[in-house]
Amino acid sequence: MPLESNARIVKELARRGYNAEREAVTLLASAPDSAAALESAVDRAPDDALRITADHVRTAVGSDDVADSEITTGADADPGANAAPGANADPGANADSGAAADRHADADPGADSGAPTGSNPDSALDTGRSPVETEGSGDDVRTDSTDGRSDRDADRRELEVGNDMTGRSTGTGEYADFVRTFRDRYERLSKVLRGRVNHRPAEAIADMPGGSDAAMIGLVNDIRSTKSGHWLVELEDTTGTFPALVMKDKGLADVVDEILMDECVAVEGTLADDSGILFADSLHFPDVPRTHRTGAADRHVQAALISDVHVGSDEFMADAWHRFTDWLHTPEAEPVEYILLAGDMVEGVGVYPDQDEELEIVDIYDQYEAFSEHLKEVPADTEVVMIPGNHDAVRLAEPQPGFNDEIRDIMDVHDAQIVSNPATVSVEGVDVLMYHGVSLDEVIAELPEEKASYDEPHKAMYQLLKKRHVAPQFGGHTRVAPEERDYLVIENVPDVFHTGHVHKLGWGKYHNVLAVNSGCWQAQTDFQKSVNIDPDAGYAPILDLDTLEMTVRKFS
Ligand code: D5M
Ligand code: FE
Ligand code: ZN
Repeated sequence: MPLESNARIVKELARRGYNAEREAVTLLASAPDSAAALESAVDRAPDDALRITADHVRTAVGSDDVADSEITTGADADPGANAAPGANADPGANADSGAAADRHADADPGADSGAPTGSNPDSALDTGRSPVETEGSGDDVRTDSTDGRSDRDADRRELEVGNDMTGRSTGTGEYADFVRTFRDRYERLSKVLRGRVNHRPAEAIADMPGGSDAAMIGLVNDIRSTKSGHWLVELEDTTGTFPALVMKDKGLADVVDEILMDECVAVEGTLADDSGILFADSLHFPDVPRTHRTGAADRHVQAALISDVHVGSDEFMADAWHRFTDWLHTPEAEPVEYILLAGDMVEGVGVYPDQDEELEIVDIYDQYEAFSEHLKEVPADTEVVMIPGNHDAVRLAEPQPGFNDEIRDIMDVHDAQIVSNPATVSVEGVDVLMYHGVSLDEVIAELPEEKASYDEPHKAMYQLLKKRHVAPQFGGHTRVAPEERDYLVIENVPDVFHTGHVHKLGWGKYHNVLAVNSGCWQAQTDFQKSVNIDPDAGYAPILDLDTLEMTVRKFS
């Protein structure tokens, strides 16, 4: 049957100039001969019909052929296929090890590093695979989603992008631009720290009498360990630099481990007799307050948080993608009214050495054409927000503008909002920070394994939240472009932080902020094989915007 998939049915109807009711599509897909059913539904539809409805289909094929009971998808029916991670986990449980089963993002707000988390779902999910398989259970089996058809109401949608810098890049790469960016970073992040320490400018500290208590807020200019095993941290503010010595017996090793260059921190301590150095007693990151109160949609509506589609790569998992878009056309996916796509839409060209050996589509424009064909499979009334990643055809340096007009035109499907990376998006009261995630590689490389690893990418995201900056280090792996302001500062605490890039699935709560790294749609590449990266491909994390609960669906 050439039309067995919902997405193909939608495309075929669109080709003939029709929109379709979701239920009509489901009915057509479940007809014994979908192509004939579609033909006959189109024939029988009134001449002025713009939309094929379920009634048209029923009239055309007779209700016996397409029983209503078939409308529900098979996914929830098999209890064996449900690995339970979507269930409400015990908020006290620290589910940091093992598989993703019973993980859930609904964490205890008081828990320090987000108790129930999820990652590495393989062991939980590799069994009992069905085309649309849920990773979670319990609240996955939402009976309300199958009859909530009237809820999909475009009028109730609210989507606002806060910080798009597309077309507003002012940086010329001059020294003065860097100064401006760092000044802006300092101003906005020191504000966050100011309430916590009684700080003085570097200049003033140097003039204070030896032995005084003092505190300074600054960007980390240098950090190194001394011969005797202490650490020297040099901070810079707008008046100058000042060194702080963190003694190894102060119990601060754990904090020092987390420091990255160029991030904004506060140090409190006592001045040496000659006022030349500050002996640190404590160190503070800007961090996210534990009391952060999250927003919520006032109806049951969901967003799919995905990234790293990599269309054009030999390894792009077209089948998994089709299963995902098919599922989006089912009644069960009715509440999924938003798709937030965090970069790497296409595989790109010349991103990594020898990448061309694994390209299915070698022309970048053709890759975007193919991507937009894939995006068309998504229900037309879905709100889509996209930001670029390091494989996309925009400058690599962050913030990355949201594509030029030529690529925008190609991707102009479903009225998608195409914005810069990072982007703050408010979706029906829920503030989502979208960031592709290149700096995660750096956080993972520089921090100890238990604080950040590819297996638990959400923990690396916690670090960025703690630093209130998506890419603090300058001059390292993540390229940063100076702009008039530092677009990479996390000024407002988001409710949800969504990244991709590392191709690993992981989620958890940090001080009440849900961090989700969304996996990918690309199977393991030769490079990934050579360095033992085992990607989590073909998953779609689905976020409830009314409860901020997350369910991960597997389509691979
Ligand atoms: O990268 C996906 C992940 O794999 C990310 O953690 C970087 C890493 N990666 C992939 N290919 C390479 C090469 N060739 N060198 C270094 N690191 C690599 P993404 O950029 O999203 O494909
Ligand atoms: Fe990627
Ligand atoms: Zn990437």
